[in-house]
Amino acid sequence: MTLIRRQAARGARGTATRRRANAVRVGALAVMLLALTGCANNTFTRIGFPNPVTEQGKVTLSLWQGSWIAGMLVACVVWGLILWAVVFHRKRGDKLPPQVRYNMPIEILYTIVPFVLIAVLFYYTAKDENTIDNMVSNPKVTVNVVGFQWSWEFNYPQYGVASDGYMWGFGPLPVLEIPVGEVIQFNLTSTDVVHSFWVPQFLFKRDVIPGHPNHFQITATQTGTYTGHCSELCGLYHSRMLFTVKIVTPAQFQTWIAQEKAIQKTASGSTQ
Ligand SMILES: [Cu+2]
Repeated sequence: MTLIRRQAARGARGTATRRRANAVRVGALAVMLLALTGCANNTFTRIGFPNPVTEQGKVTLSLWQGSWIAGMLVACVVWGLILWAVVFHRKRGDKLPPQVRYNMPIEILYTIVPFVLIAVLFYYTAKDENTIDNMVSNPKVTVNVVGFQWSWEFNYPQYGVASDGYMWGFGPLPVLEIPVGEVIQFNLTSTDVVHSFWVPQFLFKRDVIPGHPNHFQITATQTGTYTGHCSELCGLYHSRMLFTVKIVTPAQFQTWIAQEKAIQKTASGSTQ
């Protein structure tokens, strides 16, 4: 009798040790995931996204990462349940398992859980979409973007400056220059077909539709030079419809505006 009790006590101690070890493993995994997503910034932790260079892009990135973490947690639960069923409920003989017609609590659970998951994803998507689409009434710089087959023109109405160029392969690309740390408003119009304004590092694209002006604002967080694209198939040379994005300091931006003004003044003077 004593031997049985000793064996039972040893068994209980073993189970407790295993539980503790599992808890440590789960904790370590959670810490590792948090460290990966919270601190490191690389293509793996961004799950393929480019490094965002706008405040709005950072919101998009966190939504993307959060959705993946939620998806992976659900996947782990599902894979765990599948493995548990495969390992612990495998066929052990010819005796059939208890046959039931339905299990009401389980059926209610797997109806409610997907609704809860969708509601949570919907809530965060709607919340972040409102943040990204938020427009303030006094942007620092306004850029009127005109899309056409197959290039772009960027007009700065506050300064009377227009910046254009050529489609890729035919000459210099149009340049979109903006200052870092300031609210920039973009007004998008098209003169012919539907285009789409896309800068991968903004983690954002918006359609450029004839007869339907679109608007959005961004605040750039770091300087740099990037390539913008048209991401709506708009005809033969759609893939060449590129532009250069230069995010510069406000002082550099003012210098560039002054240079462009001088160039345009000279050009208009020489044509007269
Ligand atoms: Cu296009």
